[in-house]
Amino acid sequence: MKKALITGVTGQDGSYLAELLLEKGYSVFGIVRRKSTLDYGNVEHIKDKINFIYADMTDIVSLINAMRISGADEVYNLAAQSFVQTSWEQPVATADIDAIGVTNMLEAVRIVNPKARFYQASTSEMFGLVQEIPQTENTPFYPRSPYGVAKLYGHWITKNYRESYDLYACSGILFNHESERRGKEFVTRKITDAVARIKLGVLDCLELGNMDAKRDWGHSIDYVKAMWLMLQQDVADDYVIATNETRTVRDFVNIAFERAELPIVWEGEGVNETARRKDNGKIVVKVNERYFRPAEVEILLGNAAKAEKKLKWKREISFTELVNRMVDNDLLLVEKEIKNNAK
Ligand code: NDP
Ligand code: GDR
Repeated sequence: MKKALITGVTGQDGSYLAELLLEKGYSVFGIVRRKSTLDYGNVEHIKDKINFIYADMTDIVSLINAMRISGADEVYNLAAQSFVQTSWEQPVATADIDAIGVTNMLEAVRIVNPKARFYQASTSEMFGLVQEIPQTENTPFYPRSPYGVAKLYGHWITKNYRESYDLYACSGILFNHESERRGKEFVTRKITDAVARIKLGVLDCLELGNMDAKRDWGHSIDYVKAMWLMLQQDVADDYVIATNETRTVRDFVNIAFERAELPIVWEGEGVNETARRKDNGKIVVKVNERYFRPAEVEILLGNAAKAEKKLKWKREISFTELVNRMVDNDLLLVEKEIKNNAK
């Protein structure tokens, strides 16, 4: 039985990857951080099937122990301070976890089992300021946030350990991927949660930042399959994983309201842009400058041709299906919350 160690197992991707590896018959080990409350996040429903190890990306001793305890053949390094906005508020912690943390994990692999295969969660945020569209494995990087800068270090140190020590170490340059398990601070889930609340009458208006930002959005379920595929090849390499399509935040909002059967019309532009409900004229979306970033990534559009050809990877969940699934799920969750509050 193969053994896999997942850092960030309680997060969105960690939970779907754990499900995938359990289905494939792996013995799954997951790193969790000690918190004041016992909380398994997104793996609560499969917590009895995962072997949890307490560790932290900033503590190399704990990562060496995690490698020893798990005896992992495959290591998926997904742990990160992953919210771009927070990286301006906590730049040093972000670098400790997302940059130095990668070296800590690579060293733990090198010291305990250099034969173990290593996956690094790299990101399209490394492309940042547009250098080329669409973005491929060869597009120059120009990160635009402390998060992007820290991740770029993680990307290069992974490549460096591959070349220096002949480790089987890969980076997946994944474009945005979302799901019903996405954190509510990210724009997609913030939108679908708000749409559900507006539909069910417990929220008046959704406030957003840059409506023109363009992202290449896929579903996490498709993307964790690519992570696994990268570790099953003859030779370690880096791959872009993307849908080859890009949409604005406004496009996402439109489809989400449509799914909830709340048609809207847009008015104004820039900071004065709003959307009104067609049925009762109420303003349900407005721009709040509070959500603008000190430096923005205006457009991400990936070209996943290399992964499609070499890994035979293909995304299966379309953009509209992604939005619909998230809205449907939030409608159920908010309905349940309202019922519980009424008890
Ligand atoms: P999440 O924010 O949902 O999950 C992050 C995970 O990292 C959580 O399990 C969190 O644990 C853990 N973590 C954070 N800090 C530490 C630490 N110091 N020590 C140990 N664990 C820690 O992220 P996603 O699942 O969305 O993303 C997975 C990875 O992929 C991340 O590295 C992210 O940067 C990267 N990525 C994500 C993309 C996306 O669109 N989702 C695109 C490209 C890359 P806890 O539950 O305790 O907070
Ligand atoms: P991103 O995701 O920064 O791309 O990072 P996020 O959903 O936070 O932002 C996407 C775009 O939407 C714009 N935006 C808003 N964003 C948030 N969070 N809240 C708002 O109210 C809002 N209004 C507009 C943002 O300005 C941005 O342009 C995600 C994370 O998962 C990273 O970890 C990952 O590496 C990248 O995707 C690829």
